[in-house]
Amino acid sequence: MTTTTDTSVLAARFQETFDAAPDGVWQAPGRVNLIGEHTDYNEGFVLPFAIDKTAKVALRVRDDSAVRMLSTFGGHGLVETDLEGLEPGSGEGWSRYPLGVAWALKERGIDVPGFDLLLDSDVPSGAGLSSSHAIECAVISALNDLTGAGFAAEDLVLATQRAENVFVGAPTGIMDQSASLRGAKGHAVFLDCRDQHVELVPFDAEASGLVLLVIDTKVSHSHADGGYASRRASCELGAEILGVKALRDVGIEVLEEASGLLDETTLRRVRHVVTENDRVLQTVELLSSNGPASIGALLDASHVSMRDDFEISCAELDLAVDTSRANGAIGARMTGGGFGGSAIALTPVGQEQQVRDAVVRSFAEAGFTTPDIFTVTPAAGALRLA
Ligand code: GAF
Repeated sequence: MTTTTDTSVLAARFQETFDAAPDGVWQAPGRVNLIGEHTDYNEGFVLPFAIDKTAKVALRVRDDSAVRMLSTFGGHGLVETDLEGLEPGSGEGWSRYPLGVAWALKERGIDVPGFDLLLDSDVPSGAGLSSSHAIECAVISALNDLTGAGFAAEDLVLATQRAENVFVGAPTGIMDQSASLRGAKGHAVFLDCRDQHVELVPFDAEASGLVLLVIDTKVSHSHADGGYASRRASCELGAEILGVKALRDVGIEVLEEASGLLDETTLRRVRHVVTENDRVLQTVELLSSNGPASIGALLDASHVSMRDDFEISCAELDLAVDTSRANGAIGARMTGGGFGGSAIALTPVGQEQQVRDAVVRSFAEAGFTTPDIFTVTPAAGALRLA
């Protein structure tokens, strides 16, 4: 998924494909997470931002329940199906995401009509940058507008989570869709996942002489696989044994006490979540008082915690992080759900090329696939383009 098509070109292509003009064009971004990993489903804190890579959909509602969908990046050709009798698990590849959110809106009592849809996206898929949520958030924004459902962002977040959890079968939290729907240019989204309270925190790396590099390791992952679910199950077990509603309720000072109650693996999983929540709060405070140049050590500590306690890193992610740090990055960590995907490296402008070259070289030496390395900046959340 690496196309970028102008709104008018996308609309013209829609007209050619479906022999009618779209009702509109919507876009929604992917995200990186600065810090706060696997804390969302523990009702904790996260600090992602919407990136300047987006999914765009041209969409037109129909007067029957048929669905026709095509993408600009190939794969699956024209997908034709029907919303009548749509069951979780239907669809293949990217087509599950539009169908999933249509299903979730129907479940909320919205009379969702059939639609024709043309999708374009430059969010790399399988890179841990939430390409699936970018599609879901663009489509749910379109359907929310065109059906007159008028749901607020908080409700769209929950409907999108239902689509992912039940329709697609990935037991994910609410971070990615919150960043995609509620992101703002120049800001990170400090989200309290218990009550969906959002505070926008300015994040201007450039003003501090820094860039945020994304290193896509090309190790593809899926949260519908077992690793994500087993981490979630460990967290739930930990919360149950400790007698709290969610790990959000475990303070860092209680960890020592907890050590006697939990088996060794559960203790390490719990320790990651509890310390990560604390790191998010510290990061927000430091960003506000001292700016991006002050958060490097917290990014590093987050990576170590994910590598050693939560055990969701992999050799490629560790190499990307270690090489970036050894070549001038002031902090680096894997971002997203883990088991592959991308790392981020907060890097002084003058060191950027050195970090890029060193990471590419180290991957070649290790026999890993050449990574994709690019910069991201905080961009706007989902919006209607036409
Ligand atoms: C994935 C999930 F979709 C998020 O909900 C979150 O749990 C993240 O992994 C880990 O922080 O992106």
